[in-house]
Amino acid sequence: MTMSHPLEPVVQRLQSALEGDVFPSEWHQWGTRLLDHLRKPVQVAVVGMHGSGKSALINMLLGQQAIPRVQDIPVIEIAHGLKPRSLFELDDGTCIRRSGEFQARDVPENTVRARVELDDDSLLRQNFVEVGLTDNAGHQASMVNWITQWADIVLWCTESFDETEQRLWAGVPDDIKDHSFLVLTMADRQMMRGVLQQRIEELEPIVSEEFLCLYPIATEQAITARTAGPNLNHALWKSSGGEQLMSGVSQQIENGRTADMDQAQMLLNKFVREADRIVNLPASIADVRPAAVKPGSKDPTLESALKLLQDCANDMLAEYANQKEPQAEKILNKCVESANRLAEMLQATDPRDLMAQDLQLDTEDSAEMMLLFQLERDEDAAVDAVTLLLQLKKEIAHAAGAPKQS
Ligand SMILES: Nc1nc2c(ncn2[C@@H]2O[C@H](COP(=O)(O)OP(=O)(O)OP(=O)(O)O)[C@@H](O)[C@H]2O)c(=O)[nH]1
Ligand SMILES: [Mg+2]
Repeated sequence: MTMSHPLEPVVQRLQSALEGDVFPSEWHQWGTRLLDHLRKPVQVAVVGMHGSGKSALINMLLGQQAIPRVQDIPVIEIAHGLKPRSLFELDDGTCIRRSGEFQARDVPENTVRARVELDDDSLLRQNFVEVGLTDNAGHQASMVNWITQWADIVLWCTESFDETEQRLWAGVPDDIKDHSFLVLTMADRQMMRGVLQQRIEELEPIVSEEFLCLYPIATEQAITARTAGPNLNHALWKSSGGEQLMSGVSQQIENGRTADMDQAQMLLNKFVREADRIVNLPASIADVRPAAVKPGSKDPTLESALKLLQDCANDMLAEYANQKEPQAEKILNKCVESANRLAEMLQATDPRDLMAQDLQLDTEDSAEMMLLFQLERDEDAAVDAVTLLLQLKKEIAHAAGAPKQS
């Protein structure tokens, strides 16, 4: 499948740099992986038991009825295509194509997988893949395992998130849990039965450990709000839960892309010279100054970590900001020293705190990368080291401000 949208300039430059073979081999591999990620739409898996409201949720997120009422197709993928068409893969491996929108009556018998292509620009950013779980435990486990191999974000649809589902989800790697949401579907019915609030409260401890957050949603109402009239019905969009879920998911997609773009930019800064690039070290260092540490932040280790970065930035500013020549080597040394101390400090964070654990791994990676920068001793390397510290600062500030998971 080729994509037709223009690539962002950074992505284009990364691509040409890779084609021009400008990166040393250890960076080339990293760049290739990054490019691969940036060119692909973000993969959103919509998972749940039979009838849990997955198709409706995808239609809601797309603002159109991409998936008609069909049953028993284990996997349905919604992707971008210039002309609407559907592809069906049967259990014997044959593939059948049909042009036009996806119609329930088109679905051949024994379809194990459908791919629907729509000319909808939002699908250039993200794909949706509906994955239905059957009652068979072995099948469930293998489906969930399969999802972890490609999904960037998981939306787990359920009315109750029972013990079976909890057990299945528990085995998913943390880096996926960190980007995933529990979607409590049929919120309208649950509210009418008077069980919604209690259910949300009961799930709270699990959600805070295992997901980014929970969204209750009355999907049918949200679809009505989005599509029934010429204008969005704001009140219903909000009360159905559609607005919150949609903005949470979009935010997550955006975050992922920004992080990848930042890394691509850094790689380019490092190896691709540009006449118009003005290196201004003192200004970059000033950026390292952390936003004021919020009083009453929850984790004392994270607070000390922020303070360490603050001190490091202050030192660098005091020492080098007024000098005419940037002192690349000294700045590098300072950055390496700070990253190492940070990594040491973060070992004291709570091992049950997923966010802090991630942070610790990232800091160790950064410290390692800075050692490589240090070998080069030039201005570019110093800028990159400062950029890394800046990224760490953002992450730590974010973790320090986040509600504590316990
Ligand atoms: N009341 C109510 N009904 C819903 C909601 N979401 C989905 N439904 C209905 O529940 C039924 C199942 O929804 P689907 O979206 O087809 O569920 P699914 O998980 O895709 O089902 P399978 O693909 O067959 O496993 C449909 O009749 C939907 O209209 C909701 O939030 N509230
Ligand atoms: Mg479905």
